[in-house]
Amino acid sequence: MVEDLKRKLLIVLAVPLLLSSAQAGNTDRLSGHNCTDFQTANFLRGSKLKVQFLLFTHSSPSCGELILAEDDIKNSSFNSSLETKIIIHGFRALGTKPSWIEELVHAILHTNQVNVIAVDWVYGSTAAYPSAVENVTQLALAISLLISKLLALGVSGTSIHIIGVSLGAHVGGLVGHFHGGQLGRITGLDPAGPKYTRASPEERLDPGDALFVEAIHTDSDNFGIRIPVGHIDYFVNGGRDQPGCPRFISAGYKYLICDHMRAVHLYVSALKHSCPMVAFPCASHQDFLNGHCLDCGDPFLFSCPRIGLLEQAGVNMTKLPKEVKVYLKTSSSAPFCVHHSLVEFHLQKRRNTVTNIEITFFSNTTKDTAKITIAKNQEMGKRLLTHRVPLCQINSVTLRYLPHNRFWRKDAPFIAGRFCAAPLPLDSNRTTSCLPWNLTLPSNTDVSYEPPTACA
Ligand SMILES: *[C@@H]1O[C@H](CO)[C@@H](O)[C@H](O)[C@H]1NC(C)=O
Ligand SMILES: *[C@@H]1O[C@H](CO)[C@@H](O)[C@H](O)[C@H]1NC(C)=O
Ligand SMILES: *[C@@H]1O[C@H](CO)[C@@H](O)[C@H](O)[C@H]1NC(C)=O
Ligand SMILES: *[C@@H]1O[C@H](CO)[C@@H](O)[C@H](O)[C@H]1NC(C)=O
Ligand SMILES: *[C@@H]1O[C@H](CO)[C@@H](O)[C@H](O)[C@H]1NC(C)=O
Ligand SMILES: *[C@@H]1O[C@H](CO)[C@@H](O)[C@H](O)[C@H]1NC(C)=O
Ligand SMILES: *[C@@H]1O[C@H](CO)[C@@H](O)[C@H](O)[C@H]1NC(C)=O
Ligand SMILES: CC(=O)N[C@H]1CO[C@H](CO)[C@@H](O)[C@@H]1O
Repeated sequence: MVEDLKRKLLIVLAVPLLLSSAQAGNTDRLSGHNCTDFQTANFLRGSKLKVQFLLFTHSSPSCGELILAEDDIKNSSFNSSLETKIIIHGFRALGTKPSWIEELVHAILHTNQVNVIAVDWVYGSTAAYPSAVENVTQLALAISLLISKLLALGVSGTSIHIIGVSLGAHVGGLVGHFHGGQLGRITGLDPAGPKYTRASPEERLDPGDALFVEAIHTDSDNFGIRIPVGHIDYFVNGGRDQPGCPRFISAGYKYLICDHMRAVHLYVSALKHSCPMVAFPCASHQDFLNGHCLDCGDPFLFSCPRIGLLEQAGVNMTKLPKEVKVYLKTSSSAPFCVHHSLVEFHLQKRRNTVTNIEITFFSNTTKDTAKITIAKNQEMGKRLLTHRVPLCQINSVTLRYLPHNRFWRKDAPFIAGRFCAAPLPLDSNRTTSCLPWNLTLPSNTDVSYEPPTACA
């Protein structure tokens, strides 16, 4: 129901915004060619698929060079000895240029000498979502034709990387499928869910579409797809709701697309900032939060995947398994990366009731909290604690025993035990560092210590 409501609102909100601007042309001084911008489609006549390919290079990252025919590629700034990134946007409710395209192009070209080709299919992607979906096959054929021309120029298939956003991710999947799964890489940024969740692998993005396929999921309960579609599937903050995104409909358009668009912003951030967005294979987000997935040993042989441009996401295996769900948490704003740590508490004596302990990491500027729950009659409880500064910069750890008081029965006035912590990923020996003595924690009282791990 919420999904339907969201989609209807998307159309309603689109209308007033359609009376938007036209674009002005300018010429790039270095290359001498005219700069071409994305088209703007009108809600009423935007039903034709007028595909444009715009080339951006390191020397002119702000000026799109229109590529049409084979001659144009030869005579363009396209450099066939470099890698090629092809960006495909998704459904454009408003018929406008994607707001994130420039940032993504700049982020890619900032560190890499590559050819970036942005696919403008604004015309075919607007109006209603189902008609945009109907245009997907024809669009994929047009992109495949372009790629065939690039291959004819001597470009290697493995040097081609498709980055597809939402519906664009499935377009990328089709293109990869047309090339027999032999292109280098496809990155799906919150691949679209509606009409694709039950589609066959041929119709949607799947691990057979390229040598390496990855997807970042940020809105899998709404516009994004729920199922894994790549070799590695990042379910960020569980893959559904993102921190910092409004949870109430009164926030309007931002409420509708914030979770879905977070995948793009995370990816841009991963390209621009050096702080790593490392993820951990796990059966579920809940298991991840409960500290059950700590070292990437299974199935990645202790190398954890990382969002960004590292080869195979940094996973050093010759034959990657498929559809591996990996989990990570982020903060609510750029650069989004957080550090993941395991925290553990070992009771000196088992208790015949549940034990809750709140753990807080303080640095000079940050405070991050998690709650360890030790089940009845268990000796140990553990939890994931994410913090915005490295463990090294944490200068105090506070523990607080939260007794389980009921009016007919008071819980123990204090508990005792050992506290341990370790930054993730754990090494293959699963070593944690513990405070070297048993702590006594009085009920509802903060007790502070220096962290048990030293700076490297
Ligand atoms: C750029 O556009 C102008 C005006 O449309 C045209 O006269 C000119 O030939 C174009 N230049 C190039 C290099 O295509
Ligand atoms: C290639 O482009 C340059 C500059 O835009 C132009 O002067 C030249 O005529 C073009 N050559 C061919 C073969 O189209
Ligand atoms: C193409 O890229 C290679 C590698 O960076 C560089 O050596 C070469 O000069 C470039 N070619 C052109 C025509 O810019
Ligand atoms: C990948 O693994 C192989 C064999 O285990 C090793 O020789 C190589 O150095 C590793 N490469 C990286 C980048 O870690
Ligand atoms: C934290 O503050 C203390 C005292 O002001 C200072 O000595 C220390 O360098 C600061 N640490 C960091 C990581 O900024
Ligand atoms: C694991 O423990 C063994 C034996 O104690 C040691 O030799 C090895 O270096 C440790 N490995 C790591 C990654 O710490
Ligand atoms: C903490 O208490 C446990 C259980 O009584 C005991 O086995 C352990 O040696 C103690 N640890 C320290 C460091 O005192
Ligand atoms: C080229 C093409 O197939 N365009 C179609 C895109 O979708 C709209 C809406 O269904 C059609 O009217 C176009 O013919």
